[in-house]
Amino acid sequence: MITLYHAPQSRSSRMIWLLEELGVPYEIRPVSIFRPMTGEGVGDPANPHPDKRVPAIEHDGALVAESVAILQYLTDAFPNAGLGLRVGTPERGAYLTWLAWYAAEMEPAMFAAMMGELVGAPRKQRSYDTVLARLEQALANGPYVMGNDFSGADLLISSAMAFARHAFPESAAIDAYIERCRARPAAERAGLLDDASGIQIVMTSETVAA
Ligand SMILES: N[C@@H](CCC(=O)N[C@@H](CS)C(=O)NCC(=O)O)C(=O)O
Repeated sequence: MITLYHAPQSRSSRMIWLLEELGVPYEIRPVSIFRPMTGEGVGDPANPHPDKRVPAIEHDGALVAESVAILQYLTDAFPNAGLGLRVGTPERGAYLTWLAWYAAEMEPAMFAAMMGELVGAPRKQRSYDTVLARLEQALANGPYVMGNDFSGADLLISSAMAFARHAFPESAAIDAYIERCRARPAAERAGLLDDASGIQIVMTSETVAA
């Protein structure tokens, strides 16, 4: 059994999506977090994340925190879902590159744009432009960043773009990409679970289906 430590409408929401894609048994444990936008909430003593953040998972006695680490851990642990590229396949390098790029390049550029930090900051502007160029090139070749097949990289990238849509320019290609990913049945189920996760203690997709 996998336990996901989760706070609604946060970076752990897409981990519900991931678990639904994988089709493995899991439970959601809602925890409170500090919400910097509103200044509300406090780190939950029941949350095993070292920084009292989300997401975190426990699986077979292992604690994994950080979105990218969780995604890589789970897509490796459950390879039959086809969301990760197996060790030994030629595309594995490109897949890992997208995952690391998401955390190291895309998120900082996206937050800089969201916070209005690009104006008068040529280095940040250059990083943002570089991120955007890489995304636009990937989506021009698309439909997914790895080409024809949806992967864990799209789960991270598209969920962040949907969250921070206004940090990116108007673009039919970006809108279509977000919608293509969001229309996946697993993403739709995850949305229902996320909405419900504020009011129940422990759930699986069966709970919501009932
Ligand atoms: N790099 C981390 C970021 C985790 C993170 O900042 N999560 C937010 C929710 S979206 C959180 O738990 N904030 C509570 C806090 O900062 O104390 C990841 O991707 O897992």
